[in-house]
Amino acid sequence: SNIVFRKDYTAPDHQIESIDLSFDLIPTCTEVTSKIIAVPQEDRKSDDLILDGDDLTLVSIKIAGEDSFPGQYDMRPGKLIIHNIKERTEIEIVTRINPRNNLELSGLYMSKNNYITQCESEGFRRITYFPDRPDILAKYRVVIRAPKDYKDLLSNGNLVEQGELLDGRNYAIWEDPFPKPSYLFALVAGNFVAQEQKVTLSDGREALLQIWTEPANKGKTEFAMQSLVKAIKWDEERFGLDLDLDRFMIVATDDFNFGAMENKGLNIFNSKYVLADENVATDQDFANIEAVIGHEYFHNWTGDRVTCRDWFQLSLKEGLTVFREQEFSADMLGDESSRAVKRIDDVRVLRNSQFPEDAGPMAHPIRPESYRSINNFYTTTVYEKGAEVVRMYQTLFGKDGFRRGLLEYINRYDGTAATCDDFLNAMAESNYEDLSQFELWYSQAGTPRISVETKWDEIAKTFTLTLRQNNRTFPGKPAPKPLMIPVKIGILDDAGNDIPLQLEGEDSPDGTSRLLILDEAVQSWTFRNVSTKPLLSIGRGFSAPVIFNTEYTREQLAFLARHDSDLFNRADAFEKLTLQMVDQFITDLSRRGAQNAMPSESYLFAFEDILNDDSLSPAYRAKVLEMPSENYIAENRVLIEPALIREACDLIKRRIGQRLRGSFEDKIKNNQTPGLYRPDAADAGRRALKLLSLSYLAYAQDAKAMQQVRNLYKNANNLTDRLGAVNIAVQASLPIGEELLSKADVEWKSEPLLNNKWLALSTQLRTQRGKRPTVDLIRALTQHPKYQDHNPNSIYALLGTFFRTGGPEFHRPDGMGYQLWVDSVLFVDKFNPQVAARLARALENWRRYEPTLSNLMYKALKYVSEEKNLSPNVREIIEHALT
Ligand code: BAL
Ligand code: ZN
Repeated sequence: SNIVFRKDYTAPDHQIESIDLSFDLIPTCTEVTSKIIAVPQEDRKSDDLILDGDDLTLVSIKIAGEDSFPGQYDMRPGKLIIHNIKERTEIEIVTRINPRNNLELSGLYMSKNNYITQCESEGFRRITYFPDRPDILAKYRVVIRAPKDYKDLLSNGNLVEQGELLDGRNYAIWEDPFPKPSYLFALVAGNFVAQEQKVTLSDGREALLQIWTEPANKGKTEFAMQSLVKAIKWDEERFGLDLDLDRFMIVATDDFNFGAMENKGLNIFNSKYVLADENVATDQDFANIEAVIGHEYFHNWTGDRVTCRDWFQLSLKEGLTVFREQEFSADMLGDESSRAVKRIDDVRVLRNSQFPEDAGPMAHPIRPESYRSINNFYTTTVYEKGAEVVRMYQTLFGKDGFRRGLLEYINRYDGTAATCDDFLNAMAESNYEDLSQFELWYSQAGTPRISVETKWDEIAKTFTLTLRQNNRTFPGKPAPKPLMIPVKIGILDDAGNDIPLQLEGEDSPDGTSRLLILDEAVQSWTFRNVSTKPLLSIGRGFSAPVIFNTEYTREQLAFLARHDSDLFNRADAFEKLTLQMVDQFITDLSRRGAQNAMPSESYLFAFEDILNDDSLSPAYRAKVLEMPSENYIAENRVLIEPALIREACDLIKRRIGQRLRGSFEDKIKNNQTPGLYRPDAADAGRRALKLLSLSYLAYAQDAKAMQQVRNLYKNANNLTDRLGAVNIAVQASLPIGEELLSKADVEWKSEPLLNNKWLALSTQLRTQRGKRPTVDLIRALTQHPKYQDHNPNSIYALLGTFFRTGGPEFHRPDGMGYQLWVDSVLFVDKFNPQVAARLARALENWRRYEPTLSNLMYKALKYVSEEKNLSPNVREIIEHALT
């Protein structure tokens, strides 16, 4: 397979005006008839109409109503080329496909006995021959015929007709009034139950909302429906964007590569982002459902009505839609403290997974320049960093300016396929701003590092801030240029209050937070009337996706953690303080055992201060006081030593648990959530603080806490607590860990969602001395009835979680973890390359590990690279890792 370059884009020579699709659904031999109207474009380079096709059996081709003859078309690998299309021409193509055998879950496939499609990015070509590229927008009419036991036959748009055929089969006809690219096509057939609701839109129209699930999941869609209604309202209010359809459908399926998919009018969801009740979903799942339902709904405007010209522009819809989703979730939370929790969470995702990507071999700009498999570029860079780039427009122009720019973009490009440049220009022009430098965010990869220097002149009462940006260089690429970076700052006085900010040249102070625009390599700002010793708070609210290299002392960090008026930066200061301590522990442990190491008194004081600060919401306290993940700690170290990181983290948690016992016990007592389970932010926050407290006490092997963990598992009326209890027991290596896991194994039966949670929990078991290694258990669990060999959720829950978070259980000096990785990647690659490629990425940062491990990782990568029949997807990941 070839590498595709952004610079090679050319407009299509033919557009497709409309497509009539008809399906005769049979599991192993579905017949698809496609009638397209091809329209040659004025400025075309060739009369050849180029259609993509993958894994199709061609039955017949008719051109302009006539049977085709040899010479009229040619077949090449992956292509069907029809010659001489010089005028508007009808072409009818019949193909056969095998949904039952489609384990790639791309195109038309079966989930149990239901038919499901997934066409983004290049799945439609696995259904029929078609120019499968997002800049071809056609009108769709779809006829579905299926055996009589298939009751529900769904596709995009409006249901025109349905009924029974003479032979007893069922049929349905759908028409989508909006032209769309092929990746937004969807078809679902099966037997479902639908939860329905009518909503009145802002212009008075009524729309029907439906959530379709298998009958067993009836009753688990209430929360998803509420989320959808909220999302519709929010987009109306925040951006004036209305639902444009009479009917909006969501279907849940257990077999799905993505989280969900924004097909026009017929969103298809991984069931974990739809189904919820107190027994199958945690607080986090409820929050995720609201977010993902919002995300897919928001795509209706940002993705569907305005789509992408080519896949290099993926962030145009994904970065923007993630940003809209984040704003939606934050607005649903309301108060400042909850919004801060949401922001901290989003930034943790970025730092935990996007920063390593941007620093590693798969680094790419949010608008990549090339790919071998586009599926490998559904990354945290395109999504989450993309969202940060979109957020910067709002930071620069304010909410009103952002809205103006977004609506301008939609007005200009409605019904067409656009580019990232189009979005930037709409933003720039509607805000009368020159954003030519901002453009670099789309073309430069790597996380910018900004060194921070401050100088206080006590006599002149001036405070000078100097920022220096440093951007990652890539061999063979032009030297990076300075980016345009919005830096929000504040300055604290020695009592911890914000100082009114007055820049040199200003007559009077203006506010206590300022947005500075860093757009040169080095820049300085001087503030006046700074009469007490100042302390800088920089990057407030995480105003740009960058790393600030600050040189705060421990005391200064503790001070910021206590006083910063910006809740994000307060949390950030505390995190830096913790990271410093972890570093110290790692150093001590590697040098001399240091089993007696203790966090400093000032650290414990700052910790306890936050823990007991009732002016902060429980959710916020829980978020701040949670230890940074082992991966995040790893990301901040020069050399990664997983065993030492684990040892340091465990020891720190134990010490904190021992020292702050009273405060933790108090939090457990005062954060109960009696009565009916409610997944709202307030109750969820209480549960989080309670579980956090219990966790620290468990690490201290506190006998009372152990009993509380056991009771919590037994008596909880919700999964958050129940799962939290097992999680604490296994992670803190409590003697009851395995016992709770086996209880859960028996009690969490016949629920795919719970099966996956149980598998993920099992990966967290710590190997006990003289017992079987966790890696052996994981291998054995691939034979467990809860594990479904071909199901992406299963694979991610067990193998994905283990490879990503197993720490020293995965990174073993005997290489057994990597052997499991090799076997898994090769096994999965045989049927689902997209999922295999995601698993494969677990080793890409091998160079950063201690030599014993990195040698083994290199060998594992090399071994996989020597496999002849590797998919292009996995090959791309492995080759990047090895270069
Ligand atoms: N478009 C793929 C899934 C999503 O980002 O919504
Ligand atoms: Zn999306």
